[in-house]
Amino acid sequence: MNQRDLGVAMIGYSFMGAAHSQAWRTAPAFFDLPLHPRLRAICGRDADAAGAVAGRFGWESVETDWREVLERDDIDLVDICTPGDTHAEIAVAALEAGKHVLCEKPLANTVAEAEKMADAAHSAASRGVRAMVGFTYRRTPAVALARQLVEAGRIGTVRHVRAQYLQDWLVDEDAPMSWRLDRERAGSGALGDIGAHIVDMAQYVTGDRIASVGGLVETFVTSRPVAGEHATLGGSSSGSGERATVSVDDAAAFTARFASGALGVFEATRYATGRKNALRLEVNGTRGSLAFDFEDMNSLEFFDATDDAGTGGFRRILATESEHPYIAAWWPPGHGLGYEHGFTHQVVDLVTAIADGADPTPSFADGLGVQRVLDAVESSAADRTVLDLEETR
Ligand code: SOE
Repeated sequence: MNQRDLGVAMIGYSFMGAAHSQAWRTAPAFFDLPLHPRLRAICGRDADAAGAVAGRFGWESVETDWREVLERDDIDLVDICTPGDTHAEIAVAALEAGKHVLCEKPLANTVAEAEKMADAAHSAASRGVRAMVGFTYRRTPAVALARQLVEAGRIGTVRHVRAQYLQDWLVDEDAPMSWRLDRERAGSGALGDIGAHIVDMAQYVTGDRIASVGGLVETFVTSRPVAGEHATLGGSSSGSGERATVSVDDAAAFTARFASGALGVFEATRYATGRKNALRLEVNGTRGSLAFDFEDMNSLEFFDATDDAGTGGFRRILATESEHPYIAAWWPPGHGLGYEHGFTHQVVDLVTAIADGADPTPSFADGLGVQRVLDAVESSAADRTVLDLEETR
């Protein structure tokens, strides 16, 4: 096939920058894409750091000001991998400049910013310019399979959603300060960083929407050693003895009622000792149940209540058969995928939607919906009350 090029620029170069870089490189190698992504530019304020990532992943040029990126005619798509405080400004300007946008989650730091982004995406779509928010876990084959099973009615009417995102990289009270612990930059803590994923996943798998929440948030350790340069998850401190104030939640928990009447229990924490990236979802319906844990990401547990009681029980589906979503492009059954494949699948779906002239999902409107849930959880925790989402709009 004679593919047209899609010029890509990535803003940011840290953890997510690496995850996205490998995806832009890998997607065209494993999937038959309708457009050919060209890694035209990587952009970061620190030219040396951005240059190092450019060399490693094959970005053709380095920019230090994202506004310069928007001026370039060879850039068709801007991939935003910066902390949340810059998402809205960059995304709105990029969409107005006619560039497609992929934006890391959570969509923004506030509902007001997310609304501006969703509006900009809506009007850009009428000009054929597309926007997507990066809830990559949707693209784990076992998770996509869970959605298919719910849609096909295999678990009946959903009654319960139990969702947890458990990490432990802050258990050490001397783990260094990072932008993820600064409200100005990250918007919120565990709630926005990882709680956003379980809100999106629960709504995606059930096809339902959270209608009200009652929340609790807590900051266990209120100051931390100032970080060394480029500290990221579990990075090192500067050793100066100086401490900085943690201005976000360390953990959040909330109950939810879905529009359908199903009940949800959600928990996001960076203090679950021993749990590294345990994103878990269990859905109980009138005909069956599903359970997923990202620490065992290639499998999905399915209980089919129509099975004979004597031989029934939760079965473990290894979601690595060629009929499972995305897998046919990869390895033989049982050979498994990893964290990075979700990012690759995200590129595949985005590029395909752009070529088809279709709106990709999750959309900025989906990202705004998640933002409203996060915001309602914080307000409900502050007011010690249960909040209907409609009232927060
Ligand atoms: C850090 O908690 C983090 O990297 C999140 O920011 C990502 O979205 C998640 O994929 C893994 O954990």
